[in-house]
Order: sequence, then C-alpha cells, then structure tokens
Amino acid sequence: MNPTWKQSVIYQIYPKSFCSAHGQATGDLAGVTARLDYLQWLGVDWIWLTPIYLSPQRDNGYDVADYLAIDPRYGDMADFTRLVAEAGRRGIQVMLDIVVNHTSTEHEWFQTARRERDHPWRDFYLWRDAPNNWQSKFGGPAWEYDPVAGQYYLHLFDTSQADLNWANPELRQAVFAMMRYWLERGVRGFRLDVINLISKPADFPEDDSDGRRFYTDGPQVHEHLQQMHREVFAGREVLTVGEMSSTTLEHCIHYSRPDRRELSMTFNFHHLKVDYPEGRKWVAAPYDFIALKRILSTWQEGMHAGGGWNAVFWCNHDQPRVVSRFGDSGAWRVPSAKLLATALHGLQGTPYVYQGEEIGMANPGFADIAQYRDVETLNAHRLLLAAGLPEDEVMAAIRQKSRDNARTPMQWDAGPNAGFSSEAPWIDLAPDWREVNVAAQRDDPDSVLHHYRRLIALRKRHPVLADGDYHCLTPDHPALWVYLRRTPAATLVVACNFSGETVAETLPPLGELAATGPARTLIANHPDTPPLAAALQLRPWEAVMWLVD
Ligand code: ISL
Repeated sequence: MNPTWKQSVIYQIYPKSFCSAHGQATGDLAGVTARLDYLQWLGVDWIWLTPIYLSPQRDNGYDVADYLAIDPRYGDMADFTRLVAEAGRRGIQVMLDIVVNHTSTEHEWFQTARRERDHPWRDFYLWRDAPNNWQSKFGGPAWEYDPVAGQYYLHLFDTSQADLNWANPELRQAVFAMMRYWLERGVRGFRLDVINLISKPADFPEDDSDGRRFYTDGPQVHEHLQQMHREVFAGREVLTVGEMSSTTLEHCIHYSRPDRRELSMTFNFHHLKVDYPEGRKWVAAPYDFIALKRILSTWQEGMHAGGGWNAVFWCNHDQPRVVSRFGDSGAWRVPSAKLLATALHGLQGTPYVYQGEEIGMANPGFADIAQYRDVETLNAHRLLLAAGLPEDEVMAAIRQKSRDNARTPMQWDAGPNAGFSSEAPWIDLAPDWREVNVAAQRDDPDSVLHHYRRLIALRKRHPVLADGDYHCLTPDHPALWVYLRRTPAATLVVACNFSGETVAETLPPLGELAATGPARTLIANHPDTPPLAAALQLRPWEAVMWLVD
C-alpha cells in the first residue's frame, strides 16, 4: 500500500509574491486563503509555504528571527489558523518550511550568544578564534568576525544567517520542540531547508575548494534526522521533504528509504546545473539537454532501485522559470510549457508545482540591476564587477540565472498589478502579465493551466504514475526524450520533442508495445495525436502520454 503522498501533487507558494488581500506591497496569508478555491480547482493536495516566520527578510524569510511567530507582514496566528482550517476544508494540507541550518543573527539565541560567552545558547552557534578558508554560498568568506562576541561565526549563506551547531543536544531539542509546536497547529508536512548541511566536522579542515565536501551530507546528518524522526514524526502522519544541496544518490536513498526512518523524500539540484558551465552559475550559457536526461534518468532509476523517493520539480523560488530555461518563451511558449509539464509529471516521485509555473510564467528579463531584490544576486553583481567582469556580461548572467526570475508577483488577471494587490508590488511584474494570467487561462481549455490540471488528475487515476519503473529509450538523442513507466499491469509512454522542429525516429520498443494492445492517449499538446508505433514523428514541442493496459 502506497502512502497517500505517493499520488499527491504539491504546490509551492512564495507568500511574498503570491497575493495580498490587504492591499500591501508584499503578499500575505489572507491572500493565500483567498486563493484556496483556485488551488482546489487545480487539484493539488498540499501547499508548501516558504518561511512565514518573523524575519528581517534579508533573505526573504530564510533568515528566521523567531520560529514561533508569524511575520507581521504576512499576518498573525489567527490568519494562519484560518488558512490551515480553510485549506483542510478543501482537502489541502499545509507544509511549512523549516530553516534550521541557520538562524538570523537577529534571533534571540544569537543575540544572547554573542553577548554571553557562558550562556548555554553560545554553543548553539559555531564560533572560532580564527576562520578557516571556507566560502559562503552567497559569495565571500564563510566566517564573519563579530566584535561583540570577540570571535568569528560560521555562515554558509548570508552574513546575517548564522549556522547552528547541531552537535549540541539542547539545540536539537529546541528545534524538535519548535517542529512539534507547528504540528499542534495543524501543519502536516515540513520542507527542510538545506538539511544535508547541518552536520559539520568538528575540526573545520581547510579546503582547496569552498569547503562543501566537508559539510555536505556531513558526519552525523543521518543520525540527527533519525532522532528528528523519533522525536517529531513517529506515530504521526507527517510528510517531509529534505532540500539537499550538492548531495549524492546514495545519500538520498538513505534519507528517503522508509525503513531508515529519516524523511519521506528529497529534492536535489543536479538536473538544474546543466546550464552551469564547469559548475559556474553566473555565466549566461545554453543548457545541455543530453546531460539533463542523463541526470534525471540516473535519479529515476537509482531511487527506484534503492527504495528511495524523489521530489520531482523544474521550478522553485531559487530557480529561473522553466519555460525560459528549457522551453521556448517566444513563439512556442504554450506548447513548450505543456511539454515541460508532461515530461516532469510522467516521472516517478512527487511532483511540485511552483506558483505561476502552471500558467507558463517566464523570466521577466529585467535589464537594470535596480529592478533586482535578491541578496544572492546583488552580492554576485558586486563581486563580479569588483573582479573586473564587464557589466553587460554580468547582467546577461543575472537575467538568465537570478533567483528573482521566480519571484515576480503571481499573475492573476489583467487588472491593476495583475490582481496581486491593490498596491504596487515590492518587485516589478514580469512584462507579459496582461496576456499570461490565471483569469485568461481558466477560460481557455487549451491553456497551459488546464494542461497542468489534467496532469494532476492523471496521477490520481493511473497507479503506473506512482508505481511504474523508468526506462529511457532516447538517452543520446539531441531533441527527443522518450521514456517508459512500467508495472506488471500497464505501460505508460511519455514522448517529448524538446525542439522547434519536427523530429522523426524509429523506436522498435514502441512498435512491440503497440502490438501488445491498444494504446490510449492520456494527454497531448497538439491536436490529432498519431497512434503509438515504432515510427515516431513529433511536431515542434510535441508531447504525448500513451497508456497500454
Ligand atoms: O547550494 C546550492 C546547490 O549546491 C543551492 O542550490 C542551495 O541548495 C540553495 O541555495 C539553498 O536554498 C535554500 O536555502 C537558502 C535560501 O536562500 C534559499 O531560498 C533556500 O531555498 C538559505 O536558507
């Protein structure tokens, strides 16, 4: 028997950019509640809210100042309780984002720790008299000298995000108590931010790179997660997804295999680095389609064989928009957005839809650095210019890669501020909001939005989507991604043409399959889908799912 979440689809909400019911520049919880009918219509089972806790918002809430309080920009506990209850009435569960690799330096723990060397909270953080040479993921050194504390503290992200010391048992108990607090308030799931970075080696060795090999999937991370499972999840139905930075397949099997009692599933990012030449993010570059297939195939096969479970996704609040990245946001925008959806929702795992993805929102193409808000982007801009790179090169990379690509306001309708708020938003709208919005697409059964809705419904109707194995038929083809999902009872074929040309290819296994019984078209993005046959011909950006059962 599958846990129910193996047939679930999760919708990610970035509250700051989703909807404001109170006419603010930033979204709010009441705005999320106001849009629940839409999410129920779409058919999603869960919403994941990125951090809504009290925060100075240097990193949009991933810098938490109080884990138990709602940031007043988003509302209060009454708004939260109402949101959970209203979601529940619509069959939607709520997942919160747990950010416990670090806190904001404004957190009471840090403020006390820096002042009082002998306070038990001092040891909640990682202090050293002299820094090692590790680098922050947001640029610059990973250690910051704090004159009040008289020591350096570790921050793998922004200087305002001080890393917590998971070797301290009281810190762990404080985290577990905080998670139970939210379970008592009706939360049923957790997304655990960069959770594979929490365990650092005690001796902080120098590195010839940025240090990540020492703390990624660090020495005691599995032990800590097993303890979290015992103390927070055991005996309750809790869905957990770990965000795993630069991880391995082997570790992810361990994090997510049910008998290990750690997490339900994992996010990894290897497939989203196929446009990072030599691992460098801040370079405008085309993506490598064959590498994309190879990586996704490795994770599909590997997690299936190892008994783990993937979270599958193209988009989140840290990634550029997928239609701009792997599709065609110009002439083929609608078919390519549907193709990307089809390719992803055919995979094994739990699909995540990031707000706006379901209407094919694209990168906004902001040309002026003054339009960007993200701390990582602004740091990169400063550091790259200081290193002597030409401004136009830096801006080309930022336009393609900035996290703000995903953070422009949700496009609800063609009215003022795209229906996001009665007030001008905190970050500019993407320029296409008058054409690309929910209202226009709800009225159009051929829209990207309706395509997502159909895909979400298919996952519930056809067990092969949850249970089937995965087999790629076109690993080396420059444009086609054709794969099979198989159970003893059914075979699903997912065939996608990732190009603006018509492509023909003979694939004998499709002919053999067609001979075993009639194939039904479950979903397609062009009219008049041809029958399943060895001679496959796909039109520009065509995607088809056939089922033989
Ligand atoms: O380092 C990475 C990959 O090796 C990144 O993809 C990393 O996983 C990502 O930057 C972590 O993101 C999460 O934690 C950050 C926060 O800024 C992001 O918004 C959040 O999703 C720090 O809390």
